[in-house]
Amino acid sequence: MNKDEKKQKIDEKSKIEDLEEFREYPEGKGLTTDQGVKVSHTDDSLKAGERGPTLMEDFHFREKITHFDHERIPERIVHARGTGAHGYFECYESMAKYTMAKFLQEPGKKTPVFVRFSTVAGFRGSADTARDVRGFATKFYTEDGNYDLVGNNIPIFFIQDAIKFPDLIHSVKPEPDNEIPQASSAHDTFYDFVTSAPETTNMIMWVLSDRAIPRSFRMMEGFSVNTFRFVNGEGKGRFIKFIWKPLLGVHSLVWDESLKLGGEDPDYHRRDLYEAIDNGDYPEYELYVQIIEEEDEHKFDFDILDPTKHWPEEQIPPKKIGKLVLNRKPDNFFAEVEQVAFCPGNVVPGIDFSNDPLLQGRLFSYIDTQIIRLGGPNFHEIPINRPIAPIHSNQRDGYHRAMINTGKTSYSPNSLGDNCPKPVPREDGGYVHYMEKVEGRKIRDRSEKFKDFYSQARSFYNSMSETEKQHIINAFHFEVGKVESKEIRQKMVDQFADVDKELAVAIAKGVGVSPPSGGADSSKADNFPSFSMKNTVKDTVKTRKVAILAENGFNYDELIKVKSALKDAGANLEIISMYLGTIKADNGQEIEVDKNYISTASTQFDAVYIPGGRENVDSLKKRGDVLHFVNEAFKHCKAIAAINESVELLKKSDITGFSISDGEITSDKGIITVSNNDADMNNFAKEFIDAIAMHRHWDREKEEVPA
Ligand code: HDE
Repeated sequence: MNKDEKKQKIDEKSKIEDLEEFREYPEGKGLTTDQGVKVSHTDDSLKAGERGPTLMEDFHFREKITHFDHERIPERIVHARGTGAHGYFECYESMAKYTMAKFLQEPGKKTPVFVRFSTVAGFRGSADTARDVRGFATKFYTEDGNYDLVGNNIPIFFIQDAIKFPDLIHSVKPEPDNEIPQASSAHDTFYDFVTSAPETTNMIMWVLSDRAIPRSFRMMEGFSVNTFRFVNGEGKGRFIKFIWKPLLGVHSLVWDESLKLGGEDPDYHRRDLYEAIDNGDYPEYELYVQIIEEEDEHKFDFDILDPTKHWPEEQIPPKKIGKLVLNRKPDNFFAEVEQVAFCPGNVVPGIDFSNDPLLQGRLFSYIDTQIIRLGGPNFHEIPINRPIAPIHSNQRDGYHRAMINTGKTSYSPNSLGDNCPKPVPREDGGYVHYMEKVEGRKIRDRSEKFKDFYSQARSFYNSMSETEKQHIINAFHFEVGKVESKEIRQKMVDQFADVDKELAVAIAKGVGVSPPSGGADSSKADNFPSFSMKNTVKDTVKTRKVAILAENGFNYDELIKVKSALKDAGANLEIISMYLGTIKADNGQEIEVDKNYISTASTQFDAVYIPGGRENVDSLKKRGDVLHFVNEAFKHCKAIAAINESVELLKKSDITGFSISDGEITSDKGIITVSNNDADMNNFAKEFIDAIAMHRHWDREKEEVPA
């Protein structure tokens, strides 16, 4: 390579790096200005005398305040509230038959990733547990460049064409005259939009189901929603959708719990994610792909380009292709979670687009919004966004440019710089867009199948368990009940009568409008078990949080034995007591308390255990917050275990409607009791573990509990 070529070499090494040899990184971290000048005093500004005015020449003061004044950037217009984690994706089997994507070629190959989870409607400071869709966006740092899988936890969307996205979001965000309500769809403008745009019907069924109040980011699915394409080495394309499935199963909160958590712990989901990573309980998901051959494009009742339709797993079975593990928290929330920029248009060779009109519009929106949010066109240089693959382009300058490009040429073709950087042919990994044949008139319309807004919504309702159906009705009562316009409430009932007449009658009853005159019978629609959360993983208590309620005088063996059996099964346990500090067992042993009642609530646990011990139970029985704790856990259908004296606490907490031990270990509707000093503690713990693994005992919901 001669001198000139060297100058133009593709790998344009930053000149700044040449300064590295002069840099000093002394031990310790003395305070400096952003120019590296050491600062001797930061508690007082420079003044003319002790009581005099501040002087302009105080460069440290000016720099500190100026930087502070500019510390905020615009939050995302949607998905503003989020949290993230680093990890890796591991490929299970070669997908070379279907795609050239390098990260899917070899079993065992690991690719670093960054994932951001989010809610959609709330502002950055809103509560985690609002009823909402959750974003599930993954950046794969592949050797062929960044691939972003920007999905949601619900497999479909509200609208069919991106041109309606601003309308949808304006309607769901707080109303413009009073900025109410925050992080909630329960208001007039949203349901005005829903009833004016019936394509929203199917998505409303999903959003008013328990899918929209996940127990944890670690317990929800992720869907690409839009139809993409795999393209293999021979150039053959196939339609695809992606699904992430959590190994812990798909589980939800109950509505009352999510409302309370919004106040008790607005950071519930991000805390849960970080705690899991801290405990080494790394969140894990498996990646599945649904594949449709091009010749089968028109084989289905729905149009496979319509993003308001799910591809039922029963019709298009998902193929498991790899695993995602999240094992590292961000070091700096702003630098990573706030500044990460995803775009569904960030694809690598082997992954391509379909003509899904929602996807096509998304391809424009993300970079456009990121240019304003991240302050210019160079946000790809921010560390969290920078690919691990090298970047060589003729893009130059702009705000916050970090790369120092050398040489004279920043255009193509050129002769002065040997036409570098040169386009890369397909054989060497250059991205070539799929050569789909497209013809048609310019038209603002949609295909006929798109216009069936109800069939899949009927199937969805028909596929729900009785509990899930009741939760959907309750959600309609809450959401539509908050709509002030009676006309819109009536329109909601009439619209959802086309999903199911009985559903609409039940909605009408709760929201004070007339039942529909006619309506559909959803029981005649297809039933897809995969739509329901009933059939999810229910055989593990890993990472589940169990509260142990204890005061002085607790029975030591009863506490320790159950605690260690649950711990061995993977649960996390916390001792809750009146005061922080230590409590003394009946045998004199002391144990540390983790939380007091004032700083926590039953909503933050998956199950409750109360060991016996006369003195312990007598003091528990006297406390209103303890009785409320147990009663509330009961209302939220959580597993509760009580032994010997503590069985009395259940009655005292006003909970009834289940069988209690008469000496034998008794498990009924998630309530495990034993009154027997010689009981086998292992069996008792095992029954409790099985009950926790069920997640909730919905058969208890009918009981009247006031919590
Ligand atoms: Fe987004 N979406 N979206 N979206 N979206 C954004 O990009 C948009 C849609 C999704 O954690 C924005 O950088 C349009 C579907 C996630 O940083 C914006 C349309 C799905 C995230 C944008 C959609 C998503 C976003 C806002 C209709 C599921 C958060 C900030 C055509 C497949 C990413 C940003 C993160 C964020 C536009 C619909 C997922 C405005 C125009 C469908 C997970 O560009």
